[in-house]
Amino acid sequence: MDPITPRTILPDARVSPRFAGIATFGRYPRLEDVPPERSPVDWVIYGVPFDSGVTYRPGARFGPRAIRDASQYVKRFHVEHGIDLCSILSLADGGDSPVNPFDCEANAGVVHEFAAKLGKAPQTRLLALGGDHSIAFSNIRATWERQGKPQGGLPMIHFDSHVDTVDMTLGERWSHASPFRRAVEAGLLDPKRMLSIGIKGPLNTADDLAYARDNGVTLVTYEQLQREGTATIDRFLETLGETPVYLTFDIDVIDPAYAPGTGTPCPGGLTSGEAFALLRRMRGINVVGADVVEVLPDRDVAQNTALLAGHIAFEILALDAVRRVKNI
Ligand SMILES: [Mn+2]
Repeated sequence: MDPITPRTILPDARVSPRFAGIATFGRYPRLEDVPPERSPVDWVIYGVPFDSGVTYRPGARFGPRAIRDASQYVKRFHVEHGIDLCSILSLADGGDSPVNPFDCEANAGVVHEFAAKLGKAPQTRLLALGGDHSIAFSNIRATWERQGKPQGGLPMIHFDSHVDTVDMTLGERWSHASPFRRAVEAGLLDPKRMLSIGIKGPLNTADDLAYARDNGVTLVTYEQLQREGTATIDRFLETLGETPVYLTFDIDVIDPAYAPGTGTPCPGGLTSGEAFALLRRMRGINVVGADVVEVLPDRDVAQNTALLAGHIAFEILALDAVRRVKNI
């Protein structure tokens, strides 16, 4: 490991309280403020304030700000993994991507262009805060490029109520219902190594599931998880080993009882604690890019959803931190 400790300098919360100052994610430094000895950074967290791809309730464009605000209370030491993230990883907030709120496909290009330049490729990994789920495409593309454009695409772990592989909605092929269909078509993702966890619907049509069935995507519905436990997930993780993997987390996989601030809420899903347990179970995987999406602060209650999203992002970063400690 790098001899410079800690890798990320945070304001001391006992001197500079968490409720004061300009809000970066987790109080991490702005990317442009990271000194040379802590560069290139290991992870850049950046916002994508875009929600023109939604099929129901808009407002997730305010997600990045809400998550940053709530993340002031995301602390650095992970109790279950027993690691201090800031001593292991150089972390930074890359600010917000430019967006084009009037054109979903053009927006995918604008966001990719921004993401591609963040940090120093290929070492710097990217965690995008949405925004609606359509923004995942651009971050997946930038991640795939940083991984040397692997033939056949990256594997992906996907938390969501919905499968997001619909071909077209209301004439739009780049909405939040389609990012993974487009990513598979572009060769960025390998559908046979895609695992979708927490699917519950209801869906518009059974056809929504046909894509997964016809292309080898592994689906674990929430009901199935309750009934059968994690056997299918564990098998997937075993075959994955340390292969670089992308992780996408749609906050609507969580029961709206715990995370009401989202645009297409689906009752009866994961509790916050169940989501954390699943993520911690993935200890050992090699996450090379990620996103946390679909936080809609105008529908939130007591900041629950934004706070949870901040902690989900922390859990994802922790997976990489714990892997690096193990590999020393
Ligand atoms: Mn989604």
